[in-house]
Amino acid sequence: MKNPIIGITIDEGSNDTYSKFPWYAIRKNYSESIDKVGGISIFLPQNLEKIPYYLEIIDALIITGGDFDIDPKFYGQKINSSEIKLKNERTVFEYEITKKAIKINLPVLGICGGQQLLNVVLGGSLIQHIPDTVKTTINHEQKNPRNEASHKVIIKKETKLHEITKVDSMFVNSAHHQAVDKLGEGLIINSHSEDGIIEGFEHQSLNFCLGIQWHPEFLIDNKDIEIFRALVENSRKKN
Ligand SMILES: [Mn+2]
Repeated sequence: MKNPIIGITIDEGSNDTYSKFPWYAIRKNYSESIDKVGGISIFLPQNLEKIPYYLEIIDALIITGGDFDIDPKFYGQKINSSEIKLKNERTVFEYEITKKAIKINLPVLGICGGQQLLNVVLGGSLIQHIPDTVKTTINHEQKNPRNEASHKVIIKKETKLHEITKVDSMFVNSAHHQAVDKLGEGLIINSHSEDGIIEGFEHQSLNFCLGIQWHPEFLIDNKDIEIFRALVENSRKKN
């Protein structure tokens, strides 16, 4: 059987941290995590016209996060925080490919900002800036390095995530100032932090449609790799 091909969305930029000309970039640990569990990674340039071709090639989609936010107009709101940074070209691409991937029941894993995107595509909304809305002592935008844990997540029993991880809690990193507010259609919460912030959700009827607010690609908890393994195993079903 061929190894499943996992399409991974990438970041874009035009400041001169990498090149004076527009660039794409992505941390290596996304594809390294896929390599560990027998998948083949390909990175997806943000070309809207190529989406149908990408969807022919890939067996699953990972929507990655980044240092930006989804324009609240995508969930029917105006920007209400000065902390919001937009990358509209990226959002439009990720929105379109995710919408089409869901339509053909392709396995989808949304990580951090990718979870937020997935929720919005399914009709949900976001908390635009956690400190403005939720009283919490948990640091969801951790100051310590991202390869260290920041807080605990409680995993609900009888969810796909619980089936995957086989544990009731995990220690995870946290690199988000936004969070899921109203859940998208067909989704249920599968994990939350101790202050009630949604840290993960899953679709009740699609083959594999999972959102995770932390970054499992850092493999901090020994259960993080199981999330990638489950994605790759489920993506074997396409053909
Ligand atoms: Mn968090």
